Amino acid sequence: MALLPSAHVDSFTRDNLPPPDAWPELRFDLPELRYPDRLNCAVELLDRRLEEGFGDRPALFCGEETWTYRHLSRTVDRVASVLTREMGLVPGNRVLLRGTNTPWMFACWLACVKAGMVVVATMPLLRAAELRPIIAKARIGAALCEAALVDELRAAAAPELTRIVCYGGPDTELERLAAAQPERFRAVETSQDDVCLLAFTSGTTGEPKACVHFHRDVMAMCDTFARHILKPRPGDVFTGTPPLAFTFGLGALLAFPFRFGCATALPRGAGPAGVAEAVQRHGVTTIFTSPTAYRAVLGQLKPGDLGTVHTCVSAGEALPKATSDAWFEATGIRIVDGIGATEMIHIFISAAGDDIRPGATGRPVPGYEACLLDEEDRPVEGPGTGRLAVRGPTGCRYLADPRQAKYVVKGWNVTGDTYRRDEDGYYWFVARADDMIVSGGYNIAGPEVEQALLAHPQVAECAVVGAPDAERGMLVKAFVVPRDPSLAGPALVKELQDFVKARIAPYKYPRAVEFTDALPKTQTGKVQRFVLRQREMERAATA
Ligand code: 3UK
Repeated sequence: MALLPSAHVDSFTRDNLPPPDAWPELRFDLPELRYPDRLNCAVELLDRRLEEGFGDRPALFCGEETWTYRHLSRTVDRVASVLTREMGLVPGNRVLLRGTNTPWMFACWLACVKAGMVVVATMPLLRAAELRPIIAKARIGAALCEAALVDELRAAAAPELTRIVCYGGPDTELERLAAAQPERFRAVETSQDDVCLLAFTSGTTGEPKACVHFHRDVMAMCDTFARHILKPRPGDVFTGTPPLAFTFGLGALLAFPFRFGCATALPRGAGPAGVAEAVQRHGVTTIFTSPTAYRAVLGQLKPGDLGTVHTCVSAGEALPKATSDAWFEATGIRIVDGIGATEMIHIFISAAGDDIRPGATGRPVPGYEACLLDEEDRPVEGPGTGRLAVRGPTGCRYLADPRQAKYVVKGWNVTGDTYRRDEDGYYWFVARADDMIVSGGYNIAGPEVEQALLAHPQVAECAVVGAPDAERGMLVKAFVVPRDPSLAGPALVKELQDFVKARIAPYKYPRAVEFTDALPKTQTGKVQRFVLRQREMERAATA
């Protein structure tokens, strides 16, 4: 696929794309996915709203602050001038963003993109040792950083990172420099396939991978999942927990609302409490978070707490039927589940409204196709189980990484998940390929056992992994966070085991149960089953 002429002066990201034959096949079947050659997604998300007369409407709420579309646009333009005039950056340079979800972080993201830079947003909780490989891999020379988080970035002491500009503190440099800039900035006329962002994936272990996404990919997530499944209306107010560095958050809180002229309420505090406050204060209609977070607030919900909310979206991990049902009973709202991936930028299988089948992820989002591959990489016909593969307008392009060949097989993006497809074409999550447990000759999907356990009122959270076992090869072992820690004990173990045996095939029941007060999680909220698995391996080795 020939690329259009680039507006980048610094061609590093394009030079490090995978070779054309290693790309996934791309599809732009829907008319809304045919973008003009020259496309700057910051212009499409922001300047277009001003042209449409949205200037006085709210774009961002945060605590007492309200930023209108006009105010956001002026701030973005000023920051864009700081990047080019004060920091001496040129189109194509990578800019690291480090901050929590604040209006200034959002303005910085849009400013970098408008000025033709390549954004590398990072998780606010990353430590120096985690920032260092990112800076090296993406050859990052400049950073915009929330003042309170700068120590760790400085501690990374990355030789190539020569300029750090702070914002969001008392008398910080970025606000000072921005105030002295003109109100308007002329956007760099990037091509639709110029690189817009590098999204680093947490992965499980190993060297982080950088997913390359173009300006049109940001538009495509809006014009597939958001346009066809979410169907935002002007007046909708979005909120949620995922950071901007996680493409789930980038879509949910920045791209989707701004594409459709809605507003985002940024929670001031972390976790469910922050979301609850935003909901109350700003009349939120649409919430994005993880299954874990939905479960965490279930016990605390009072009727009416979700007043104005009409849509709840869950992604990042499978949404068990038990969680979906409990949420529906408590709120009357059916959660929209959707599987997305950093490689695909956002959600590609989902369902909303009457199309939801609780427990299933859904069907391919308009613009995407999905299939299941068998062991020989052949598509499974009709109902069946296999490795999930997808293609559509977006897809996997790792920056200079041999693992490209593992994710892209015969033009399909292979996510590493095992799925089942039913007669009606609905996709049901089975397990991550690494979370299949082979015990006594049986293939057992850890998540299926977890879902059975989660239906028990005493189970707040759980993770099921294979533990080495002399007799069965692997033993199904459950780590359980009990709702009432004082009940943890042999009687509850027995009760949970019997409970599982009564719900799914008895050979799948957890032969070992360990109570714990928390599960290991990634910064994107996923349970790190591999940590538990490793712990069990080490225990077995020293036993
Ligand atoms: C798993 C799910 C079952 C699945 C993401 C929405 O999670 C996101 O991206 P990541 O790169 O992880 C991708 C992997 O996470 N997963 C995600 N959603 C679901 N499994 N049901 C789900 N609903 O293993 C997938 O391969 O961190 C999610 C939007 C953008 C994203 N980046």
